Amino acid sequence: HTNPPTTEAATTAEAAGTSAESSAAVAGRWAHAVADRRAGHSLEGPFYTDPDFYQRDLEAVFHRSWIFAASVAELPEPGDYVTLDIGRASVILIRDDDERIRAHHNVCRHRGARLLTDASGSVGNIVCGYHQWTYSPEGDLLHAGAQAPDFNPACFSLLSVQVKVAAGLIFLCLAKHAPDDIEDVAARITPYIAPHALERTKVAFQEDIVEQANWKLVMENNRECYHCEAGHPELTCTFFPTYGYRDDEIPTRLLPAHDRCLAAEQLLSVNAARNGLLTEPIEELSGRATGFRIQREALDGAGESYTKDGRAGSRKLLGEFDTPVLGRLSLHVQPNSWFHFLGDHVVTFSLVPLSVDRTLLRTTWLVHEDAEEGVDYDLPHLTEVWHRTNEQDAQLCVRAQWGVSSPAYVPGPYAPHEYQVEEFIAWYIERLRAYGGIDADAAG
Ligand code: 3BY
Ligand code: FES
Ligand code: FE
Repeated sequence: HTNPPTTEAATTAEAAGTSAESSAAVAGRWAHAVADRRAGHSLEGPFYTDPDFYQRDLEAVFHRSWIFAASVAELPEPGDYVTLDIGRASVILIRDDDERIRAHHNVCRHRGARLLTDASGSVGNIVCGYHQWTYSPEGDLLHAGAQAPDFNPACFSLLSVQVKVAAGLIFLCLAKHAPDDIEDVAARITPYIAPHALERTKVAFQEDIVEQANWKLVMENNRECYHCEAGHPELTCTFFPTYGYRDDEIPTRLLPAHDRCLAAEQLLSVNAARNGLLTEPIEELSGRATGFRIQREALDGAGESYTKDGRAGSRKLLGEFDTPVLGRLSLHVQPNSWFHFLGDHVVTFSLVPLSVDRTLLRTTWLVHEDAEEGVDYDLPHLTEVWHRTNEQDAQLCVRAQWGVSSPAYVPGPYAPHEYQVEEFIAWYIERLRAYGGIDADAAG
């Protein structure tokens, strides 16, 4: 095996004499764990608990992959910005004067101070709070006070970060050589999402939760609905708990729900066709740098939206839709996001790791830009189901974190209807192997 570069954290700990294990030993332990991952099973404990493994997740995954950062509704006007911290990196997403979305490193070119310290806001120019170097939203240095005669401001533009906007979803990549398959993903998901017209939506509500769990436990939890029946009474008013099952594997107790699902799919396909919507699933969750899945699926109850009775949460439908009964267009993108596009609103979910056992989950509800709160939508009615579901998931994830932290934890098998969890973990291990130059052990 090729040993990966040692992390700074391990080196520092070693120098300080605080670690009994050398960085070479950690690297070897990590490389073996990556090579030996048992397919179809949850990961070994250190992947969820070891700070050295966590550093490698940041380097191998979060600093190399395309990361969903925000939707265009979060930066509607020129000068609007969102900042996103990924590990020690911080990025500014800003809409420039030509309405284009730009991404810059949030680091001043003078002596490196962090430029924007708020999570979001609006600026004319980006002004450093230290010595007031001033940058345009495009990243050009406009003012730097008195400087030496040979000072050339053109040499001190903000360092840019690669950004790709797909149907209003903003992805960024911190790597110089970003995976180029984002173009393929964007081209294939855009016709599914574009009819929901994200550029004509606004943020109705945004919720940040810090989950006390490793980021992968939060992702794994999202990639299955095995826990939904017992864990999500509000969600399962509309979300079919048959999610992930093949037709011939559905347990008897779920057959009534399955029948309702088939009937709802009939109506959905008629409505989707009339509204020019694609419904064919695309599923390429692993085996590529930017794994993704997109599919339009029916909803239970009134079939319109994620409310307890399934009725629309917002009266102003998105795009040019003639009915709210359009199911949920579900998009999953590795490693950090999932989305539900409905007839009346959109919910985006993204996470960033904060530490080995803490994860920030951001949920954003988008409605038509002309929808008025209190008239067209009621915020508690619109947000209740996913707000409650997120709370329930956070409890499940911390419970998982406790368990995998025990010396008694051993990886257990994923059920067939948890295949998307396996796909996520398979993708993750592919990224680690690519980063570490590691081959799978012949024995597997
Ligand atoms: O967000 C999803 O895709 C769903 C919600 C519940 C479980 N998960 C598969
Ligand atoms: Fe930004 Fe000095 S560090 S102006
Ligand atoms: Fe859940």
